[in-house]
Formats: sequence, C-alpha cells, structure tokens
Amino acid sequence: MSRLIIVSNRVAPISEGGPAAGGLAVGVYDALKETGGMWFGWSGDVLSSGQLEIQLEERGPVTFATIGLLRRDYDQYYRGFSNATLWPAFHYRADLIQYDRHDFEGYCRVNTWLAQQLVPLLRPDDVIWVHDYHLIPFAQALRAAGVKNRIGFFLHIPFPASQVLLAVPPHRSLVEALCAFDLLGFQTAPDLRAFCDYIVNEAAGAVEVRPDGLTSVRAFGRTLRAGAYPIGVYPDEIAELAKAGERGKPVRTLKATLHSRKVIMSVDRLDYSKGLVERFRAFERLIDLAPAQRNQVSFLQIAPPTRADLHAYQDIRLRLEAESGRINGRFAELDWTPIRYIHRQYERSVLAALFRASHVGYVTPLRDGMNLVAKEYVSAQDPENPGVLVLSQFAGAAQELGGALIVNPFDIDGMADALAIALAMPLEERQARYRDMMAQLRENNVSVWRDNFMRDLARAGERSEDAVPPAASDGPVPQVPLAAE
Ligand code: GDG
Repeated sequence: MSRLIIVSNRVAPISEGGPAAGGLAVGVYDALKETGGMWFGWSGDVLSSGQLEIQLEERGPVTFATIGLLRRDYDQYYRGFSNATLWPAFHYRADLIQYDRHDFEGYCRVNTWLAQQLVPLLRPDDVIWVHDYHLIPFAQALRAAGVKNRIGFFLHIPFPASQVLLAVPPHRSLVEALCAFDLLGFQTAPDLRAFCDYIVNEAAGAVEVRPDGLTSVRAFGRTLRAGAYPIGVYPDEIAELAKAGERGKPVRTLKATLHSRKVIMSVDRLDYSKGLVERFRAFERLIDLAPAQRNQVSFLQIAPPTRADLHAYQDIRLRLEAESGRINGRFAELDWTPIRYIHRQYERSVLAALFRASHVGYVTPLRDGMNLVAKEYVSAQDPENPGVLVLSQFAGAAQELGGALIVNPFDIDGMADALAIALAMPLEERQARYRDMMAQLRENNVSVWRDNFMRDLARAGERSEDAVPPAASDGPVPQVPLAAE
C-alpha cells in the first residue's frame, strides 16, 4: 500500500484520542495510521531570523514533519496573500481584498520552499494530499522539482464565482497552479461548478462529466479530475461526547443561570465570513417584534479569536462588541442578559455538551465552505428531545442538511422568523428533522469523505500518467473538446 503524505498549512495538534482534536484531524490521522505516512506543514513558529530546520516526530507509523517560518514569509504568505487576499475573495468579500504583489511573490516563494523541504522525504509511490488555499501552488512546485507522484488537493473554503475571482489580480496563475494537481476536491457541487465555469469561460479549457461522476478537466496543457467531496464529522462520537457532558459543570452552570429560559447557541471563529453581526441583529429583531420572547430566551455566542493581527478581524471584533453592548443595553433586565457573547475558546467536549443543552443551533455564515459546527450541533442532540438547526443557505452544509430551517443570512426579518419557528417547533417535527439529518451525517461521515477522495486520487493518478506535463503558459490555450473516455 502506498504511503499517504498529508500537506497542510498547519499540522493538527493530535494527541491520540485527546479531546482537543477535531473530526477532520482525527479522520486524516486515522488514514495515516492505516497506510503509514507523514503529515507535513508549518509548525506555527515564527522566527525573526536564523536557519529553519524540519522537526521530525515519529508516532507509530506516522511521522509529523514540521518547520517554522521566517517573519517576512509569515507576513507575506500567511497574513498577506492567504488571509488578506484569498480568504476574503473566496468568501465573496471583494470589498475586503487587500492585494500586494510582493505578498503574492512571497506566497509562491514559501510554497516552493516548503515543497523543496518535502522532496527529500518522499518515496516514489507516495500519494500526496494537499489541503487548502494556502498551498495552491504546491503541486506546481513539486512538479518543478521533478516529483512524479500522484498529488491531490482539497479546498476547504468556497470556490468563488468567476466574476469575484477575477478581482484577484493573479487569478489566472492560481487556476493554472490548481491544474498541476491530479485531483481537485471541492466541498460542494456549486463550488465545483464555479471552478468549471472559470476553466471554460476564462481559461479556454474544457470540462466533461464522466460516467463515474467525476469531472474531467483539460486546461493549461493538462488533464486532471475534479469532484465534490462534502466533508463530514463523526456524528456518533460527538453524540457520546455530548451525552457524557450532559451533567457536567458547564451545562449545570448554564442551566442554573438560565432559570428554564430557552437558549439559542452559536460557535464560530470570530471571522467576518460567519455573519455574526447580521445574526445578532436578527436576534434583536426577534425580541423586538415579539415581546413575548423577552426574558424567555437567551442567545449564547462563543467566538474564539482568530487572525487577530489582521485589520479586518480587529474591525469585526469591535463591531460585534458594539452590537452586543447596544442590544443588551436596549433589552437587558435585572435578571436577564439577552446576548451572552464570549470571546474565548472552549474544550471540544464542553462545546458538545452545550450544543445538547441548547434549543436552537444558530449557524448563519454569509459564506462557508461547509461549516462543521452545523454538523456538530445536530450530532450532539438528544434524539428524544432534539434542538432545531437554523442554517444559512450559503453554508456548504445546507446542501446536505435539508432538515434544518434554511435561511438567507442577509434577510434579518427572515432569520428572526426562523428563530421564532424553531423556538416553537413541536417535538415530533423536531425529532423527524433530527432523524433525517443524523441519517445523512452517518452516511457521509469524515471517513467516507476521506476514502472517497483517496479512491478517486488513486484513479486520477492512473489516468494522468499520460497527461501533457505542465508548462508555463502565457496566454489562453485553445479549447480542446473532450472525447468520451
Ligand atoms: C474551514 C472552512 C469547513 C470553534 N470554536 C471552538 C472550536 N471550534 C471548532 C468547531 C469546528 C471548527 O472549530 C470550525 O470549523 P468550521 O467548519 O465551522 O469553520 P472553519 O474554521 O472556518 O473551517 C469550513 C472546514 O474548514 C472543514 O473543511 O467546514 O467551511 O471555513 O469543528 O467545533 N473547538 C474548540 N473550542 C472552540 O472554542 N475546541
């Protein structure tokens, strides 16, 4: 069996079976343990100067290979192009794009450098699986270093519509770099369609859906495969974690302070893509227009800090603090605080238990590749008395979770209506919706996601052996109609 090499910006901090590890990390780590292999990426250390060396840590059949970044590389590759250009663009926030050509050069330079660090560790039959937007040029860099292995890429965030992607000045180089992979995985069919649209209409390439359901893509002198692989969770493990915490201190504390009021709950990294301000306003609309809800329901928002050294993130934090202060100032009573906004991280097990104790899971990103919180909320529910999920139509998860109340996060009244419906929903309907969503989550858990991707990568590799090698192309390539294969 080929070894699996996982490449991601950060290497997940796995302590085997530990409560901190999320489903994605565990799912990927399980695969590594099965095949043997390596997880390669940035250690999280930023050094102002000096020599950087790979640190290797063996854990059974798995090697963790991590390396630090120099301050300038961190600023250009991570803070700059990855998170100030690509993140807003891929989340449809063209207004927040900050582009600096030196940052893009740094992004490419770090990708090349990281690839060069990996090359000596590779064996000829290793299968390489690269994750996310930080590493779009990684396959191109490996190919330039002579690597012939199969290389797949999974994009965890949305792929934007062409008209938005065109706002990123080096859009063409990015898509050309993506075409150096053998298999591209997107979260949802709409993301895959957006990519194909760019290939056909902006890159003069061609796409064709094959009998096996995968899309064959020809562009920039290469043939590759692309597909949608919605990422999942381990729903039964989350359910166990939630049940185990049902009588724990955090839940007891919450319940004691709620005095039998209902609770609406959200958990998000404090990111402008998550729609937090709109969500706060919709909760305000609910208690404003339905006085009967006042003092009957509290909204618990947990939003741990993220990328706090970027201006756009400082801005969203200030806006949210202002909104929660304003709304609480307007409606709070001596014994009731409408919004409990907590800017801090909690243990995974505590979150699961709090999800189970909440009546409504309120997950309303303006854009999200998938949104695992939506899936975790459903998984954590008590089957006998489940809560209701209110979910944005712009989360990838909405493609699968039809049992949620689907809302448009730009429609404040619509969200307030959905909250009212969720809070009043009869038990039977809640149970039916929960059963429907739980069946879907079990059917497409994180192992299924991983196995489907790896199966298709093995196949894509077989086919792309005879593909035209990547070449730097300056202009559009002529459109090549695909023969049925
Ligand atoms: C990207 C894409 C895609 C959150 N707060 C705490 C905490 N979390 C955990 C959640 C969940 C994870 O972090 C967040 O995952 P999401 O999917 O919701 O969002 P992103 O971080 O933006 O992830 C996204 C995902 O990649 C996977 O492909 O779904 O669309 O943007 O697991 O529970 N965990 C702990 N404490 C917290 O306070 N322990």
